Amino acid sequence: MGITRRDFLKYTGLASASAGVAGVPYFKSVMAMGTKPEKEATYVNTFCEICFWNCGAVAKVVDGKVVKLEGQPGNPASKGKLCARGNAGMGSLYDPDRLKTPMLNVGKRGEPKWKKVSWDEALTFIAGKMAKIKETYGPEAVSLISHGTGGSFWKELLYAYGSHNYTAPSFAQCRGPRDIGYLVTFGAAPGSPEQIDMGNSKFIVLIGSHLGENAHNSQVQDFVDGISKGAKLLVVDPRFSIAAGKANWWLPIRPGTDMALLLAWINVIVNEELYDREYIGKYAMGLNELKAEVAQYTPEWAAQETDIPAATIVATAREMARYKPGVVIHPGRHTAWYGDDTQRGRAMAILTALLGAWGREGGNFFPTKEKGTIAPYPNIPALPEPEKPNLTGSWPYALEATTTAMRATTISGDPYPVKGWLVYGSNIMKTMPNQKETIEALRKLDLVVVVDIMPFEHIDWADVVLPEATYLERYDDIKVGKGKSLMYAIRQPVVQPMFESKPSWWIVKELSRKMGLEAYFPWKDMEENIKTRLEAAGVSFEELKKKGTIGFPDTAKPFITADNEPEFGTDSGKIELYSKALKDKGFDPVPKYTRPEMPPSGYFRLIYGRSPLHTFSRTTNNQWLAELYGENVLWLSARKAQSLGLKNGEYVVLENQDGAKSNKIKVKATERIREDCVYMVHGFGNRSKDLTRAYNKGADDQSLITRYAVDPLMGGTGMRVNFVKIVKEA
Ligand code: MGD
Ligand code: SF4
Repeated sequence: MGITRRDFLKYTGLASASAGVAGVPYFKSVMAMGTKPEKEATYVNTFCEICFWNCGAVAKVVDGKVVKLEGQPGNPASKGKLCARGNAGMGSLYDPDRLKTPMLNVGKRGEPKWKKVSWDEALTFIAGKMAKIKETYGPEAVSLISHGTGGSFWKELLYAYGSHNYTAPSFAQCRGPRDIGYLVTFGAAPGSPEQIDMGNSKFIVLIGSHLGENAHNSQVQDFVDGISKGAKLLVVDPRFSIAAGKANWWLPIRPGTDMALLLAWINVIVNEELYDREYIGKYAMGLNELKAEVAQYTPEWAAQETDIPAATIVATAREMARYKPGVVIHPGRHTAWYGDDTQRGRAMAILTALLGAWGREGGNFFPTKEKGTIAPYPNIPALPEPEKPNLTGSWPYALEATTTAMRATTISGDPYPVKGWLVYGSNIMKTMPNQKETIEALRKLDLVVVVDIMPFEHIDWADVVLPEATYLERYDDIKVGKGKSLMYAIRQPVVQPMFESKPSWWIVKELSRKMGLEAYFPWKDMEENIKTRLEAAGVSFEELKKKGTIGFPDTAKPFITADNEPEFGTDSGKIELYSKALKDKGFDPVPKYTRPEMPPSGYFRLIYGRSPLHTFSRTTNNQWLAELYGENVLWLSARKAQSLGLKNGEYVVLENQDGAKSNKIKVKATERIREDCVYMVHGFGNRSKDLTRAYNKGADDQSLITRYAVDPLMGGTGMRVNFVKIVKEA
């Protein structure tokens, strides 16, 4: 294949911002530093929060300033390296645009007038409003939307207050559909980090997963290891992604038809009896029902739907079966695409099962069975039982309250009023589709609190803004990692909080006092909290601080062996190729294909993805990352660009089927995308003028996502159902 590890890392950004730094093991770079006379440095262990892979990091501090971040060698998420974003983490800490003091909005929501206030004033205001909401409507009328490690303190406060309406975009806008699809099939989700053994795989299938552009550190390293060792790679993507550039097969699928391809692959594997017969015989049920259902999905039929030749569908099905069971069907991560996403996840799980890959080397591994939870701080009172059910909507597989139901209920008041939103670490204008609906909900609330580090556009809708200390300035709870084996990692302050920012543990503890809930937060500070709990678990606090990460490799039993038989948490205790549970709830027991709406003439389907240099919107104002990738561009087929008279680099505006317009975006005319869709990186087009670097740079995909298709099983919001036309800039 001719790809070296170094080449790939260069493309994917894992080496880009860190050339000669992050690629060098920590101890070597420290030795190299030691050869030059320099001011005395201290090194502090923590873990990264620039994305949620939470890689173990070491911060080098000179004169009280963080001057460099590197990967912890002993941490399984980093394996001694950070990605470009992790290396640039100081950009968050030293961003001059940071939120600096608590602020009250004395103007209107959406047209704020900010008054700087003390912490005492801000927290007294919130406590007063929350008491009133509880008295008038009940505690469930306050909901939390949270994304990030510090959100755990807000969740504890919410539960102590009496509401369980904790929501996270990582469910309905991200991994929820695939997790439910796998849960129904195997009785377990594929995990986060995904429990896939790519480094030892013989065959890797990526369906819309643009690994390398979507950069999760150790996963990209494992992917590179796998293909460097000769794993075959098959990429299904309407766009010739970086990963497609390394693939043996690139299938440029018509967007929205992945289910048809999956069902046709299953058809071939079942009909030609290419599946792992012993494994299926022993561990699975429902093969006959599956076979009967997929009989209609022939490769010839799928070719019409997917635009992939029937012969290619047959050849690739045979090829992946040839390498079974060491095959990774990557489960994907952001899977809220078309509204049938849980069933697509299920089709991927069924394919995985047929190949015998679940619990096999080079396929999916089992995480450690160790619970690994660190006991709560002693003598915390029992939490009150919520009186009303959570906001799970009418979706039976919404395992927890969802952002989708939270927003809809806030607007409708059904089944009960929602009057307060606590927003932790989530730019709600960019997270959820249909910004008008988000604004409609925000206008109905009695209280909106935003806890953030940066003034992204969503703060304009808050009544109170609380400036959190960045991850380099604070303690958070211990990170318990449950990959092949168990590990604990620590986050501790590398430097003291700047401005008047405070860590969430402090904010929540102070707020709890004002709300009469201090009994739930009895510890002196987070250091004492962690130390007490770690020592009760037999782990030395000092050792963890020093090492950063402590692993327990003896807890690993990742693959099926004679003395490690798998357990499946399904009703039947087997892998369910046919699901009676789904049938009983009124859903298809075996996935079916429904053709999605196709773009009308003159329109393109809008698809979006990631850059290795950014995480959603949160990094767009980072000085180093903005320098490397300051605005997103519009991938458009070169032929279409020519027929529309558009040149590379020219600015255009997009208008969707409902008349919503984007900010201007540069055209990237390329052979690397199909003609029926356009693509951009998510997270740009920020509208807050307080962002020196990110303001008005590139286009906001979310402003064009006015329509979304709700997943009937779990309430996910499929967002790839919008069509755009190109309007030339005047
Ligand atoms: P961001 O846009 O990065 O992502 O949605 P979000 O998690 O909302 O917003 C993060 C916010 O957290 C920013 O305001 C940032 O300043 C703040 N922040 C960063 N660090 C900290 C911190 O330490 N403390 C606090 N308090 N705040 C902090 C992501 C969500 O979006 C997800 S998970 C997915 S997978 C979906 N992706 C996606 C997509 O690809 N396209 C479209 N159109 N929509 C999407 N929505 C979903
Ligand atoms: Fe940080 Fe990169 Fe790791 Fe994400 S993958 S936690 S941004 S180093």
